[in-house]
Amino acid sequence: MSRQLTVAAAQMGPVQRADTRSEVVDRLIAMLRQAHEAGATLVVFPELALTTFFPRWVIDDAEELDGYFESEMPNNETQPLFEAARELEVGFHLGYAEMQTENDGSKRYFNTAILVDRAGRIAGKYRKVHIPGHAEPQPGQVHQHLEKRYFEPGDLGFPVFRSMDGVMGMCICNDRRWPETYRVMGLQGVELVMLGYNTPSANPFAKGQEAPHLGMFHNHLSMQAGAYQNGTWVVAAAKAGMEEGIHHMGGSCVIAPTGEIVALAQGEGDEVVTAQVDLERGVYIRETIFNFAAHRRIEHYGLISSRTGAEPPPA
Ligand code: CDT
Repeated sequence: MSRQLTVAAAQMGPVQRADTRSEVVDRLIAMLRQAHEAGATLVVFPELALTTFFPRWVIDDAEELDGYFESEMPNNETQPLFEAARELEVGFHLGYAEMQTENDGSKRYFNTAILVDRAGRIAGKYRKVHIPGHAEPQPGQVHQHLEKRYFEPGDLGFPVFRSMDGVMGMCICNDRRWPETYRVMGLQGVELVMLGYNTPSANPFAKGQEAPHLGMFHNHLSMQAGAYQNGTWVVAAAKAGMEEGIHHMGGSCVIAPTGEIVALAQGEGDEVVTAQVDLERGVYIRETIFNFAAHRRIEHYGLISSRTGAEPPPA
């Protein structure tokens, strides 16, 4: 038995500060159409796809900052993307900055992704759990990564959604490096994980200890391990290239439940890569080597959810 669909990772080249939402949405629609022509019925777009990666800057002006956030979805600018999805019957995953206004008028800010089904309806929402970087600028760094300044950790956990014939999960960028991300979804039977990322090619906080090739290695290593250890597909889309003077890695890909990369972007611009996906492919992994019900030993995993930082034994 097999359950087939063609998926696309829609990598984006850079989005500069001056680019408008409408210009960006036009690029997304062009890739949605390209993916459709290649037979895809699900397209994964990057993290914070609608704007430049603004957390690289200190932005003190509240109005300017709120301008990077979406207070509703869809909205005037993104509605054409939803309409294209409905017209073409192609679902999509989209990352964006979300502003939620509470009943008392206070605002909350999340790094968010949604899953939109082939009828153009929002089928699921995820808010980034692992918020990397800092709240305050780090002296002496070539560039900053201030996500902790602008986003609170997601409050939705790692939900999965029955949509488009499968059990679908989402995470966002830094989440992909954490095994807990995949395992919590794996424990809900996830079959396909979608994610987007904005990752500077050089890690400025590594204090010169990370050779340039390691960035891409760690990117793929984390996702390939997450796929294999949970018997799930992973579809990952980068925002790549030179954005506002900072180079971001590409490497968008589709990873099979075996851990193998089956489609890989070649460049650093807008680029659609597709792969034929059998949602049943991971079943043998989940029924044998990673048969959770048969082999997991939760009595030994308590520290995973009771301790945050590592505490070595006394010297
Ligand atoms: N966007 C994002 O989460 N990027 C991070 C880079 C962190 S560098 C402090 C990543 O893990 O790719």
